[in-house]
Formats: sequence, structure tokens, C-alpha cells
Amino acid sequence: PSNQILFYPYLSNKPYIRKILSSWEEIGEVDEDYAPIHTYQVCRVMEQNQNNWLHTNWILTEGAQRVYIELKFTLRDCNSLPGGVGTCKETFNMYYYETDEDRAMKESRYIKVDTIAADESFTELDLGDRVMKLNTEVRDLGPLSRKGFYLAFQDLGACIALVSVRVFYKRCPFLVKSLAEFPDTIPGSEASQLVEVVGHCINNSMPLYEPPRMHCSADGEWLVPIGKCVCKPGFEEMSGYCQVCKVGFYRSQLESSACSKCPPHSVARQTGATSCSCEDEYHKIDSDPPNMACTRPPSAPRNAISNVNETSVFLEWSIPMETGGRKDVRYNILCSRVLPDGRGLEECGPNVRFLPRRVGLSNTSVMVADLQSHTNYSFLLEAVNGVSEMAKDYTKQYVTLNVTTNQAAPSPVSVVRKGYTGKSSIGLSWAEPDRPNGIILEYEIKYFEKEQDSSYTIIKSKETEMVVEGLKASSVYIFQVRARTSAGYGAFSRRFEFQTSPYCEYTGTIQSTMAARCGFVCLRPDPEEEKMHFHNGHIKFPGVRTYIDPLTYEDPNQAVHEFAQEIDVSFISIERIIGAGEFGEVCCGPLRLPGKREIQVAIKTLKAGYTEQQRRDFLWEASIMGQFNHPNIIRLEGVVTKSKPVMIITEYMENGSLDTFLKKNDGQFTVIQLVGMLRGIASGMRYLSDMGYVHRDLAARNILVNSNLVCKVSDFGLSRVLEDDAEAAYTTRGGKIPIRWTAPEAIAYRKFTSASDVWSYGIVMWEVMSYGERPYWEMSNQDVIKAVEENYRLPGPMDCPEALYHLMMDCWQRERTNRPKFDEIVCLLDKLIRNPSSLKKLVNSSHSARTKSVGEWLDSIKMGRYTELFVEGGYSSLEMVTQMTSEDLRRVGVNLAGHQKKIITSIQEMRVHMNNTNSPINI
Ligand code: ACK
Repeated sequence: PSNQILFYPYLSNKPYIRKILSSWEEIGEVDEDYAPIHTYQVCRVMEQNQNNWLHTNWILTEGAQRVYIELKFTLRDCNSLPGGVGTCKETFNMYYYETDEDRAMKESRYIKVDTIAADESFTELDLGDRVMKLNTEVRDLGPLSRKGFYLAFQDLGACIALVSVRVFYKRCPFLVKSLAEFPDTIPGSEASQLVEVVGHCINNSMPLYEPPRMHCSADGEWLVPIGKCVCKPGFEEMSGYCQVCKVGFYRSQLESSACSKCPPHSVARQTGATSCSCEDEYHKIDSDPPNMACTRPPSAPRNAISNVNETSVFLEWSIPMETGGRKDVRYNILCSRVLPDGRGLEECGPNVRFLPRRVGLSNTSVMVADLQSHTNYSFLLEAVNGVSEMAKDYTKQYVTLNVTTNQAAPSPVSVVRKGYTGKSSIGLSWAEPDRPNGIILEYEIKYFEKEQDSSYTIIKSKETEMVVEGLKASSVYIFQVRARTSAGYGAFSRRFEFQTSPYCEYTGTIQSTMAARCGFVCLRPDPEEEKMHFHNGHIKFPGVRTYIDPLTYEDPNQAVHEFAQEIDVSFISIERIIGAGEFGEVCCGPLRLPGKREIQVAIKTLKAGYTEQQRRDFLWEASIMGQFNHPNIIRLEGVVTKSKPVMIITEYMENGSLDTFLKKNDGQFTVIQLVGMLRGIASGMRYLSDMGYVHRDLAARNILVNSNLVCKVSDFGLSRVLEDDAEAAYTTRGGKIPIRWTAPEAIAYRKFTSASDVWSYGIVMWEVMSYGERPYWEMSNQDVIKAVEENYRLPGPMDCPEALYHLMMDCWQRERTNRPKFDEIVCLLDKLIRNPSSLKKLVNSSHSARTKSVGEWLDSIKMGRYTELFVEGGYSSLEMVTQMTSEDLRRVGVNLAGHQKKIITSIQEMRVHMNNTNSPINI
């Protein structure tokens, strides 16, 4: 009876199942819709101290850490109970107990989940109205860690009908999102907890950047997606799956979404292509984007034109017809020089400049500079692009431009330096222009006295140095130099200002007659003559440096090495013998000093078996020559004393000694050329006299001539002059003297001075002007001495300008102080050269019976064809010819009237001339 149920808390009053479980009863009934329902009820509201437990079975958690319990129940309103029961409760308790196995436990071990109260309780009224006031309460449990648990409901005296107990847990369901699968996932135990789950990329897809992740919330919701999967290359996403690309399509990048059609000139022959391959002859480079068409090398540039400006060429062209489908077209230039005579091409060297550059040009023009002037060039113009390198079998397409550069004048000479400076001369030197643009034929030196630029002088030189002569002493001159090539003259250098040394004046007797005037002047006969040597950068100034007699050295060897460079014999090769000197053979050959250009030298040797004295005497000459440095003094290159034979090495003079040279070339030179030679000798002698050196044996045989007709004084020696010169004869006082060349005071009392050298110079002048005639002919030395003593002088040579003869005569002044100085002689000769008309007046005219043969005479009047007839007819000398009449001519065989007339006129001229010059010596 204590279990008596006062009422049925639920609806039905007709339960069809009624099971009494302790205090709780299990009741089966139907709901208002007559659907069967199952409830557990208890209603012991009338009794004290109720403690009624209802247990569930063991419930498996299935791994859930938090489970939810949803209770549906009705609860009786205590106040609505008849009589108002004091013990009536309106709540019940829910407990749980975790275990790993299905083993019931004592209630005391259960843990309370909550006290459950009803939101709405029902009354008698409700029952009568059959209104069901169903409560729903949800509680959760966790964290759970065992396999299962039990639930228990404790009733402490309420009237409850437990209609349903739903136990559940939440889970995040299997999900496919962005091609990633996420498995069915049980959330964590805490409400705020998110369980991170890494997704798995579905077939043919792969993570993009990072594996895809999702977060499973306690509520079973997938939250915070991170990363995603995308289809692999060669596949594309379609309705949530990865589909393979079709033939002709490709997909290369994860970022792109769909398969794309292959770009032009490329193909994909299979499905699933990640790229397309290029058709034949088309290419791609790595940096080309996949959607770019395959490309080809470009065709040749078009419309190429050249524009020549002196030695520069401007090349211009249009872009190729076919760029190959690329934008990276560049141009390369290949420059070749066309060798003459079909010898092919030679690549342009590194000196040719290309502006902006030679290869990889992006513009369609280039400037090619610093080419050689007047030269044929061939330019190969090639277009390339990014795939040219790959297209190995592709025949490159060029366009060729043939260009001939113009002549370009040389660039200006930049610096002019002053060298040897005299009273009337200044030595100049300069460097070749930076850009000669051809072979420099000569230099032009323009100069004028400062502030007198209305009249200027121009002289020429083949060398990069020259001595400008004929200047006023103590005067400032302005010099400018320019170079000439076959293209013409370059611009003049800037102006350089140099001053001459203090004044010199010619005081000779002919000074007044010459009236030679400095001014605008003819060109020098041979600029080589002006050549100046600046040895080791030392320039010797007259008066500053004087000649040192080697005798002042105790040890002659020391003197040699003071003034002469020792040359290792290995640098010399002897090629041939050119003559015999006093001490041994004179040879010639090349000298190759290290670091210097090879030069031809003359080698005087000392023959074997010499005495110590001979060796000393031999080297003496070198000790003297080594002190000189002048373009008209033979230059010493050095000596060989450390090996045998001992040698003296001097510059080589191609034309040998002057007397022989003149004899060989009788009548071959212009007066200006002869005067040029004389001026050179005078210039050398001026230098020697300035140095305080007296030559004592100045004669044409001791002058050497080079290939440019430059005359240089040679043969320096001891008082040996008198020993080794065959011309030297013993005088009454015992010395050996070249009588014909020597001044009377030197013969008489050995007064050798520069003034006596001037006398000898006069004799040399005579030798030169008479092409090597022997002075005083076959007269004996004694007769010569006598004649000179008696004031006889050599007559003017044939065709000798009067001015020159007057100068000779001045040199032969008895009183030596009346003779001109070498300085004055140079000044005068310069004036004569500048004013050639001053050389017109001759002491006598040509056709000399003494010097010409019949043949030469006939040749000179272009009647040489009759020579044989003349000789056969017995007219073998000009003396005989001068006797001929017109009748004689006809008899000889000259029949043409015109020829007869020409020959007769010449014979008449000859007669007149011979009457004028009947004596060899002017007395
Ligand atoms: O008259 P030549 O040909 O010139 O014969 C003599 C010969 O050697 C004996 O002296 C010639 N000779 C001397 N020195 C030189 C030189 N530096 N260059 C050329 N020939 C020279 C001279």
C-alpha cells in the first residue's frame, strides 16, 4: 500500500502496461493521439522521507566526451493536491556514474548532475482538461573518459512522469569541402573547445599551399576552414571532382581553375596535359608564360641603311618582317673590314666603338665610330630574340651592309714642346695626333713672330720634331702644328709660344748684297734635314754645355763610358762590310736594343792585334761623338768594349760620304737641295763651335749623307785628323794637315779655331756646288799654299749662285776674324732658302765644256739621238762641237731643219759661255 499511486501523473488513466519497479512504475499507455507511449512514474507525495531511484542501463559513450540528456517529463503542482501535502516536492535529481563495464554500482557512488525542476507543473484541472504540461530539460555531462555510464533519477517525494530520456552526443559529420574530405568527428569535452581536423584531398587533387583544415566545435559544427585542395595540373574541378584535361587542353598551374586550350603553335596529344609542346620550329623559353604561343627566331632586319660621316657610320634599319611572335627582338652587329685585293674579311678590332653597344641592341640604329678612313667595311646585321639560341638548326637571317668610310683628316696635334733653342732657331717636338685616321704624310709647322700674325711661315716635316731656323734672336714666336694624311690636313694645334736666344747678326761682306728678308717663304727642300734628336730627354744648349776633351780623363776607358753607352754585342748583327776605316772594317747591320725599335747602324771595328794605344785612339772618337747630340752630327749609338772585336756603333747613313755621293750624282740636284745640304753642315758646325769643339778636318769626305739627303758631320778624332786622313800632308813645321781644306793660319802656325773650321766649310761649299770636284784640281799642295798666300781663291763652281760664291769667299778671308761665324752662315743660308730668287743669279752658266760630254749636251737639248753620228763624224768633245757650222751638221747627218736650228743655237750659246770662263782660278 505504501506503493499506492495516488494518481497517474501522465495523461492516461488506462494504462495497459503497469510494471511496478520499487517506487517507480513503468507504465505503457497511449497519448492523446492514441499512439503508444512509455513512461516511468513516481508519486509518493503523501509519504515522508522518499528516496526513490530509477536507473538506466549501461549507456556506451561511443567515444563521446560530452553527452547530452534531454528529459521530457510532467510534474504535479503540489499546491493543487487535495489537502495540501507538506511533504510534496516539485523537483527531482539526476545522477550519473561512469564505468568501463556494465556493472551496477551503489547509489552513493553516483555523481549528481543537477536538480531538475519543472517550468510548468500540472494541476487537477489540467488532468481533467487532458492538457499535458510537458517539460523539456537538457543537461550535459562531461568530460567523460570511460566506455559507458549509467544515469539515475532520484525522486525525493514529487509526482513525476518521465516521458522520455534522450541521451545523445554531438558530432561533426563527414564533410567534403573544397575538394577536401573531413571525417565524422566527435568534438572535445569542453564547450569552447575546437578540435582541428586535417582534411584529405580527394582523388587527383592536392593541397594548395598548405593542407586543408577544419575545426569541429562542441556543438558539432565545422568551423574556421583553413587551406584548400585544388585539382592537380592536368585536371580541372568540375562538380566537386577533379576531371582530366581533354586532348588539346592543358592545365599547368594550381592557381588556374580550368583546363585551357593549347596556345598557338603548341599541342597536347594526350589527356591530362600539364603543358603543351611546341610544334616543329617553334620554341619557348622557361620564362615564357604557359599561355604564351610558341615562337620562332625573327627574320632579318629590313630597310637597312648606312650614313657615313668621315670615319663613323650610322646604321639604321626597320624591325624584321617576322618577329617570330616575340617582343624581345634584339640586334647584333658584326663588323668586318674588307681586305684589299679580295683577301677576304677581317673582323674589326676592339678599337672600333659601337654606340650604344654592338650586341643586344634594342633600338634599330647604331653608331659605329673610330673606323679607319677610306676603308671598305661590311656590316652584318642580325636580329635575334629569346628563342634564337634554342633554334640551333635555324639558319640565321642577316642583312649585309657594305660601307666605305670617307677620308678623315687627322685629329689635331695636342702638345708642341720646345727643344734645342739657339739665337735663330728653336727645336720643336710633338706627338702624333690621337687619331691619325691614316698614314701621316707630313706635318706642317706654321709660325710667326708674336703679334705679327699678318705674315707667317709654313714649313714641313716628316718627323714629329724639327728645328725651325732663321728666327730673330730674343724674339717670341707662335707655333702651331698640324698633320696631313691622304685625307688632307687636320686642324692646327693650339698656339705654343717659344722664345729664341739672344741676338745674332751676320757681319760678312755680302750681307748688304743679299737683302734677304724673312717673310712668307717657300717650303724647305727636305724636312728630314730638320730632324732633331733629343737624347734621353736631354737637350744641349749652346754655351751651356761645352765639349770636354777626353784627355782630361786620366783613364781613357772612363772617358768612353762617361759619354758612350756600352752595348751588348748580342744586340748587333753585322750584315755587310761597307768600307775600310783606319782601324778596321766599317760594317752595317741592325741594332735591336731591348724595348726600342730596330735601327740600322754603322759598325766601325778595331781590327785584331791592336796595341793598347790603338784601342785608345779608336775609342777616342766615341768619347767625343758621344758628347754631341744634334741632327747634323753623326749620332753615336754606343760602343762594344766588353767583347772583341771592339766596336763603335753609329747611326747608319745610307748614302755614305758626301764627296763620293756628289760625284755619283753629278748635276742631279736642284740648287735648293744643295743649299739645304750646306745648311745642314753649317748647322752641325754651329753646334760644334758652340760646344767649343774644333773639327780641324771638315771636308766633304768627312760628311755623311743619309737617305733623306741629311748631311751630318762625322770623323771626330784626336790630332789624329792629321794621321788618318790621306789628304793630310806634313807641313814645314812637322804637322800633318789637309792642306786644301785648311785655313792659312792653321797651316802656318797650327792656329786651329772655329774660324779655321769656317775656312774649311767654305771649301766644302765649293765641293758641294761643284759636285765633288777636287779643290784646286791637280795643283800640288805647295802650289795651293802659295796661291792662297798670294790671295788666289777657288773660282765659283759651274752654275753656282753668286750669293753662295760670295759666302765661300767670305769664309776664305785671310783675316780670320773677318770670316763669318757658323751661326751667321746658318742665318744667311736660311734666308737664301726662303728667298730662292736670291739664288737665281749665277756666277756662270751651264753647258760647261769641262764638265759635259757631247752625249750629255745633246741629251740636254733633247737631241740625244744624234750622239752616235756626232762621234762617228769625229766630234767627240764639246770643244770640237763649238767649232761646227750648219754645213758640218748636215754632213754629220742632221737633216731636219728644226733640229739643225736647235743644235746651232745651243752651239752658239756654248761659244759665248766658253769665252767667259777661260781660267780655272780667279786671280
Ligand atoms: O764613302 P763611304 O761609303 O762612307 O765609305 C766610307 C766607309 O764607311 C769608311 O769610312 C762609310 N761609313 C762610315 N761611317 C758610316 C756611317 N755611319 N754610315 C754609312 N756609311 C759609313 C763611309
